[in-house]
Amino acid sequence: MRKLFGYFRSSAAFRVRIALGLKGLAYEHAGINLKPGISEQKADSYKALNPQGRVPFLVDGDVSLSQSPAILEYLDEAYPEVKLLPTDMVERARVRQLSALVACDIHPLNNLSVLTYLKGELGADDTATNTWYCHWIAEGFAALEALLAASGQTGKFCHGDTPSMADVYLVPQMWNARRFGVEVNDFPILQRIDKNCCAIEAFKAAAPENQPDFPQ
Ligand SMILES: N[C@@H](CCC(=O)N[C@@H](CS)C(=O)NCC(=O)O)C(=O)O
Repeated sequence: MRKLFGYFRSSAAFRVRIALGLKGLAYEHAGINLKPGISEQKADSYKALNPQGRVPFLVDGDVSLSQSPAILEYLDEAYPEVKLLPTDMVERARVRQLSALVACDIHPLNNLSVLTYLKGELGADDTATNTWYCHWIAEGFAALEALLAASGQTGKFCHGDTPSMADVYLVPQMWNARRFGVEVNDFPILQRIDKNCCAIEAFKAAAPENQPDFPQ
């Protein structure tokens, strides 16, 4: 039994959906509604599974995991037929470097709990919160664009001509950037790679608008 607890527009869950799709692994979708006021991630029943109260959470047979980076690395080792990380050590480090830029330096600053804290405890209004959101994406994307521009290893995708873990991180962050009105035209390499990814079935199937919990 393989079950993914997620939310249609959680970018961390989106990453795992892409990886499962690229590896051809079927799974059952378990929707956890993060919408403020509903907040199913805070329910005792869900926290009994994942005490952090966040998505994604993957159950794969006897294995239960939170944290998308851990889930992605686990999937890559457990199901190595389609690899998301290169076999060469230095290339692998490059893919992890690009991935971490999104996972560690962009996404955590813009997570729902952080935005809720900014608005609630610190009294930021919608304009200030949006400015915060877009600032951290634009700053991170500028660095990512520069890294990709500087390397001959950048290809059709972030690393070469097949999708890697770095693309799995990039595409959901691009989706979020567009949702919040970040000027993505400032990042032509990211846009080109995103377009190439979104032509692939696994990326398309994982998109928020194609999830069972996407509001109709
Ligand atoms: N580092 C975690 C981040 C998980 C995370 O923050 N998920 C968000 C959705 S993208 C969430 O569940 N937020 C709920 C909340 O903040 O209450 C991962 O990559 O899995």
